[in-house]
Amino acid sequence: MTAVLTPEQIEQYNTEGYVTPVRIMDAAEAGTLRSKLEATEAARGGKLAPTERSKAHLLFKWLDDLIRDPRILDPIEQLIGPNILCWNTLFWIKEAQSPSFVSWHQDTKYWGLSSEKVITAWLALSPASLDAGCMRVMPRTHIGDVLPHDDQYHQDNLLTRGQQITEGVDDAEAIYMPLQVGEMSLHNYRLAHASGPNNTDDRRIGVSMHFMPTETGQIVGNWDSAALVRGEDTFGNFTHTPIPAADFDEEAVAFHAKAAQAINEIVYTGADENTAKL
Ligand SMILES: O=C(O)CCC(=O)C(=O)O
Repeated sequence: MTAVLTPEQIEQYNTEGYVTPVRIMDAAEAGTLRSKLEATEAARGGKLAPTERSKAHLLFKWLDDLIRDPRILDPIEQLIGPNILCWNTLFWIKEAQSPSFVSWHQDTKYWGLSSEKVITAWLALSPASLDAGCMRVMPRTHIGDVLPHDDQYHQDNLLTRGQQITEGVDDAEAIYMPLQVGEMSLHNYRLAHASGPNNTDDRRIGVSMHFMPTETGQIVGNWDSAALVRGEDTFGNFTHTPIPAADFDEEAVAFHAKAAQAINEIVYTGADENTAKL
């Protein structure tokens, strides 16, 4: 099964800023990935350390495999071309019946990346229904100026600084992106997006993967890293992340510490407070 976007889907991505759902794998295969994640959580006493949520492909071998999987990269290549870096990978976990939410925001404001072509691929490892707090997006906000944001640091907000758009979004016009297990949504990182609480009895677990063309630069941080997942990188703007030989491979874990710290500093640039949820 390789997902190939239709011309209509490509057109929709370019004009509206998102395309969804794209089936990547069946529910059983996604369930296996969930089990691997949950086995690590169990070994940690129930949840990952906050720093393990980010640049997670350096810690989880199966996630490094996933960002190189043709089923994911083929549609990404259709949108941004053949030379592809994966900047970050992040787990988005809302416990069953939890108030966790994500406020309206645009990632382009915080990531220090020079390109307008960065794509977030969000793969559902458990049901991401409306009730479970799936993502919603504000179509076409990927075009034009970035909207004004402020930092609200709410304890239930999964975002680092509780960053929130202060004008320019309207919930009445939002498009919800429910996903079944094994499906993925794609959105431009300039697109305003948000999500609500999980009112179901299952955990809502997603993993996001952030892909960009190799010409992208880091314009906020002095040093940053990314995985070269397809093609060649003639620009050299990012140090390439090592491929872990196994989960929690020693070399990759050491690299992760530096890489996660670098992202942390970039994302909190200009913030009053670094709460390091990352
Ligand atoms: O998982 C969510 O609800 C939000 C995810 C998100 O903000 C992102 O992938 O950029």
